[in-house]
Amino acid sequence: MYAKARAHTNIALVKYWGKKNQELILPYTDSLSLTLNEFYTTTEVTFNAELIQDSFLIDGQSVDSKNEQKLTHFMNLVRQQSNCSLYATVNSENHVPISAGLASSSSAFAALAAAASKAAGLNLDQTQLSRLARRGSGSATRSVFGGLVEWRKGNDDETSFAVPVDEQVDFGLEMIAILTDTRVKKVSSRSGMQNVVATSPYYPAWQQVVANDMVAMKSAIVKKDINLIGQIAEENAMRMHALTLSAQPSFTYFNADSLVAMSAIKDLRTQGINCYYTLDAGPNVKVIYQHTDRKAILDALSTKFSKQNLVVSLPGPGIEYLE
Ligand code: 2P0
Repeated sequence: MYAKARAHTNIALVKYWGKKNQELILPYTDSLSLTLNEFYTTTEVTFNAELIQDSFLIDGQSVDSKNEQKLTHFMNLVRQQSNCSLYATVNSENHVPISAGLASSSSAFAALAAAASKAAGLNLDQTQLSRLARRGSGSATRSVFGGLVEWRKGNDDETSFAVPVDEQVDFGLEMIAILTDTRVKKVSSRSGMQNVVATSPYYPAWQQVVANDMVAMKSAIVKKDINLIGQIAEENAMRMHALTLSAQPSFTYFNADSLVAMSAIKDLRTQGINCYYTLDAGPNVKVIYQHTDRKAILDALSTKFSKQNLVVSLPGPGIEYLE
């Protein structure tokens, strides 16, 4: 009972920020992301009658108790679905260019959902797989598919899953990740979201922002209009980060270099180079642009950031079964 699967990370262009159901991970809003080819997780799962508990190895290291609990909870869901009572060894490797900078729960739980469900004998279709990945981490719902992907919030476990919007992405959309700090963040997404939903007076406005941005973003994708995609994504990201500043207690994921990067992108725009930025629950900045502008953007950014902290990524694929 063995399987091996790979999933790539995704970066949201219209962000998910807040759960209406913590246990099922049902979001308050839809979201839309780009799966990246550069960053991925490969996971092997082996169910074995001789084990007395699950064992997890991530990048060759055992996991801390908080992550162990999260992973065991997820494996219990797989056991329930498959009527399998065996424990498993899980061996996971994150392929990121520099240490932990962009390792993300999106690729981790999508790869685990695929490998564990296949090893347990479940033959899930992509919708079922997306629903299962969602139970591990919200953003993992979208990593089941490649390219541009929409997570429809739904209203229960059956109706909340991702669908592909454009799996090919043949119009030159690229991202540069500007790595400004690769340490583990102080406020986890999970607790940051809970704090925001409970305390930000702007949360109702955010839900309306996302509803509007989803319509505008899907229309921009149909038109293959990278400038419009970038504009909507940048504005959406800033409005998400405004939620953290308006929470009680307030917090921010930005660091000083995040501000330097955002300012550099705006300067490039005033020089006529169309590029836009987005940030997730951390200080690293991702630049959205058309591939013909890659060199000009890299040249400008490398005056402020070291070249090894500028990582170019193209659109990437969905789940791949390796064995
Ligand atoms: C997103 N982020 O849409 C948003 C935007 C970060 C900023 O989803 O609690 O690891 O496991 O569902 O998915 C990161 O949070 O949180 C995230 P959980 P997750 O990509």
